[in-house]
Amino acid sequence: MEFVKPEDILDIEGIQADFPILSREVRPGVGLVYLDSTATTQKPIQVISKMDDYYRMANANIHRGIHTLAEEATALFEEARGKVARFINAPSEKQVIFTRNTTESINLVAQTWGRAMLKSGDVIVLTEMEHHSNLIPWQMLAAEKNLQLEFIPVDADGYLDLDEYEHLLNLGPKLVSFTHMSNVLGTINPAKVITQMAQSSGAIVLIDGAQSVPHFPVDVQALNPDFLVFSAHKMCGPTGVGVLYGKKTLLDEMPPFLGGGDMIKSVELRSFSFNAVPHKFEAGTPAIAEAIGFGAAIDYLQYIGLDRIAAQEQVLVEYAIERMSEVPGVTVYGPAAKDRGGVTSFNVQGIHAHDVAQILDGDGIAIRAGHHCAMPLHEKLNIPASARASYYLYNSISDIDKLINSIYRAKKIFKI
Ligand code: C6P
Repeated sequence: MEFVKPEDILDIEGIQADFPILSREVRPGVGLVYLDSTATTQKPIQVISKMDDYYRMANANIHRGIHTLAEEATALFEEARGKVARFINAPSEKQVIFTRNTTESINLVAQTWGRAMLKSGDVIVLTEMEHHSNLIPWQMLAAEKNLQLEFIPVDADGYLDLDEYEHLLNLGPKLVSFTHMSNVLGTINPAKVITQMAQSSGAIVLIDGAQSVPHFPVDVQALNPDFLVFSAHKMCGPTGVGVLYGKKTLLDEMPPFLGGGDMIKSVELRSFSFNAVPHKFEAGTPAIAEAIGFGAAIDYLQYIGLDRIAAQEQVLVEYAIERMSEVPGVTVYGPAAKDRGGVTSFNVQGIHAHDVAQILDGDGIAIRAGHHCAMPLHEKLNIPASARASYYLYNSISDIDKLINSIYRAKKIFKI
């Protein structure tokens, strides 16, 4: 089979040179092959330098001081918010709230919108392929408020069962919350269809964009979710900063999340009034350097081009599935390459996923093994764990060839 090489789409070597960590050795003589970008991505020098510059030259608290550094830091922080807003085509920067990560963004919605708007007996629809971050916050709220949780099933090929979804909508859910792309199966869910169906039955929609926003263009005005959440660290940015995008009317009517500095308008000893969005939801000193680094990550991704990143990942995942399927005893979970992003979760018959990951690590290949924070999905697949190789803009065909060779080595060690 003839493959378009990722090198035909992107200058992979040039991109790899931007990521200092990719040139390190894991141990003497063993180079790093990083295939764990679904867990967190590596950071280009452009992001590292931007954060370093900030700490060297502009470090100050924001929204408080009137000295030069404070004003510069505030401007850089708010500039980053603008970059995020334009990246997802948000109508206004005010609709972009900085949180710590996807998990905190979902908890924010559950604890503010959910607590204020939902009442006993209300139905929430999730899917069987959710990450724990889009499961536990709703389970906690359901226990507190006596809500009913329902789940769109995943079929044997890793697709959501939309007929069953239609039935669930007859229950009149108040919220439909689903992952845009599965972190295990790689399935890219038909987010627009799911959103339209939910909204025409009167439900609010939250899209978990942790695995979609970093990998292909996501336009909130085209998709029209009520909420979209994602994390900087999965898109070449630093850890410690994430995003909650929301529709303005909803954000305005939601009560605040955490109380403290920056989220208030005025304070008396026994009462307070809160600030307007986005500050209403940003109590305390935020991750300033990280937000600024996030802005640099967005610049970097836009410079490379999200369309091209998606096209390159498509080539990689197609090649990976093809090569893995040739290895006797290897099962790859999830849909056809055309319907997924750069994720391949697999098992090698007779070898536990943790052992596979350990042997691969011996060859410098970093993958994740376990349940990937999606235990119910693994239960559904009837497996205790899987090994997962995932791909991003700095990966090449040769990384996948090394992965396959290492899988063969694992089989040899286990005499399979
Ligand atoms: N998945 C993985 O290895 P945080 O940790 O808050 O940045 O992201 C949580 C999260 C939410 N939704 C999806 C679909 C995700 O994939 C993740 C993070 C990583 O699969 C770390 S557990």
